[in-house]
Amino acid sequence: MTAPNRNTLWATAIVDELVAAGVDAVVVSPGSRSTPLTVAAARAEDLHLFSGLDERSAAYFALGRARRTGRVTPLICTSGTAAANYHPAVMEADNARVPLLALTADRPPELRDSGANQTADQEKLYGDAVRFYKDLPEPAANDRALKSVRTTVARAVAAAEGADPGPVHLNVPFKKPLEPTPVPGDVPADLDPAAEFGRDGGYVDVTRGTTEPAETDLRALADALSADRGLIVAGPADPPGLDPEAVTALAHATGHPILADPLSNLRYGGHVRVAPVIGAYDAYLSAAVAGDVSTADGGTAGDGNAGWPDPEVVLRLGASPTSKRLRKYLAATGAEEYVVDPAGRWREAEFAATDLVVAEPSRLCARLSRLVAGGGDPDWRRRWIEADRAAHAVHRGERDDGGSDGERDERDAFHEGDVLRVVADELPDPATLFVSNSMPVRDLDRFVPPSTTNVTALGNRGVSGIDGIVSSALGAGSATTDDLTLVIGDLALYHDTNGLLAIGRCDVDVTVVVINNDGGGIFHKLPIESFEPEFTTQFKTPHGIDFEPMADLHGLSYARVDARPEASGAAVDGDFPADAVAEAYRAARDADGSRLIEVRTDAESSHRTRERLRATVEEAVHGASLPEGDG
Ligand SMILES: Cc1ncc(C[n+]2csc(CCOP(=O)(O)OP(=O)(O)O)c2C)c(N)n1
Ligand SMILES: [Mg+2]
Repeated sequence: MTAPNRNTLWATAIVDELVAAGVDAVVVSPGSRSTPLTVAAARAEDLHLFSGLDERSAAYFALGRARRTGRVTPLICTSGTAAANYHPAVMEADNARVPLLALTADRPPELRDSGANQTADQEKLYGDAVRFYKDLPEPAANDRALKSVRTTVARAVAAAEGADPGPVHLNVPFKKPLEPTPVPGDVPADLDPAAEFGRDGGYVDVTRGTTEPAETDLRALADALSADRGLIVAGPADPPGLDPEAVTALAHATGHPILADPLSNLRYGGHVRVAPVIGAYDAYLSAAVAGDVSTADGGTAGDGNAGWPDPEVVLRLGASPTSKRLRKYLAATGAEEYVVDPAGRWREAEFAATDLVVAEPSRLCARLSRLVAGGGDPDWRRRWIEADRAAHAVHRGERDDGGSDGERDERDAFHEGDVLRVVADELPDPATLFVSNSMPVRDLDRFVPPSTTNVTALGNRGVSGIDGIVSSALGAGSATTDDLTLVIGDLALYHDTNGLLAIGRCDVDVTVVVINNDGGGIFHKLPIESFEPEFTTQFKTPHGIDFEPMADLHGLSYARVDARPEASGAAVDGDFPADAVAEAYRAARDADGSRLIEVRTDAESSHRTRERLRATVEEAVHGASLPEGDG
């Protein structure tokens, strides 16, 4: 059927091409100028509409969904500041390589810079953060213009999902009427059907390839990896994640352990049963561990790092690891460090890497695993496995300062990392776990060991904002039937309370565990800690927010566990904090609907406990507590 006017025709062509490119959902925010796009999206078959009332949260919701699926998620908004509210999520999508498509409606060109209402300069609004930008021409009901807009949409999706995935931006001007109101004569009856209705499939079909090194380069890399002591280091993965099977195959062929960031898609899953996955490195590595020179007989001739030999070769996959200590350690080892990046971009801010390998990482690992003639040094591998085991034993309280009898004072020793440990232990299989920046992702990294549970752990490590976390988590949850759990800091939750509206509006269930330490606990890690009053008033920023009414407002059931050392007796009916958190989490997981569990903690005592545990782990692993030295 012919469209009632050119705006409807134009917007329908745009939406048609999105669907043909495989888009199954869009996130729409209300507004007038975007009416043609919104109505076209609402009327499209096979397209799910999520309605996001505020654009900042809407964009993060789309980001979370795209992160979980690896597929582009379009956004539709009106003109003006609405479009600017997409910017934080666009920045994260740029840095974390998440495919996102911002469709921002605009006034027609003659109204720009004219004082017209709700009109601002939206040209190249997101600057170089986007992979592709076009200010679309005004809607026109002729074959060439329609073929052009269909082609542009196909190109935008291809750019968003290309070898260097990320955000793209189409600015879309419309004149009135914006509704599907009949305008006689506006749409000619004799348009080319391919222009008017598109082709069978996409107007332009995009064939993708993978970036692969030549055979000779691959052999050289395989030779380098055939060293005795190597490491496969997997940082946060680009969506849709590293392939555990391919990386496991390479670990087997080389004999090298996999140091798996919790966001690498390799820390958790069935492959952990057979792969040497290491997860507690943040607890026992630092620059101080590096620098030992290995001798020919496998012993070491270093000075002062407790005989922990350096790796000869490191293969780094994904983004830069979350653990600063791991990054510093790698930089200090002097190993040959091969950084694999499918886009050929740089993600190694210590500038210690020796090689950039431009290749799709999973495919590279699969090919290398067939070429490596290594096997590695079993002592080297064992060293890592034993170190991990010792660290996790300390973290579980089996070997704390007070002795090895497993009896620690549960309340005094409880720290925020235990919340992550307990929740991870209780996760259903499969599960999607989103963690906020600041301490939750770091505690996940350090305290939650590899496990065979199928956990997809996600976080916004592109720019590490504490904004948009709730929305990102719910967006990820919208794309999966997995149980969804979000572990979030109190400031991060405060920052995106608007995001909670998606629970009701977008039909996503979540268990939110907020670690409420009344401010930014992370700042206790920094020297600013000793500069009062600024530390408390401007950094830690205690706010006293009570999260129970917030849970009420958004229809979440609520439970509280007070895990602060000074809390008298009852966390929940006299239980130890870890048991109380586990109990509250189990109750939430097994109930219908969404729930907020507020775990009240003390940031300072948690921080001191982390420090103490680090010293204990270092003693257990290296026989001595190591100097800080590396920030
Ligand atoms: C949007 C944004 N604003 C500010 C920061 C700086 N920042 C990093 S961590 C942090 C505190 C976070 O507090 P909370 O979420 O409660 O986590 P905690 O540190 O207590 O674990 C702040 C303000 C940031 N990363 N992102
Ligand atoms: Mg906090």
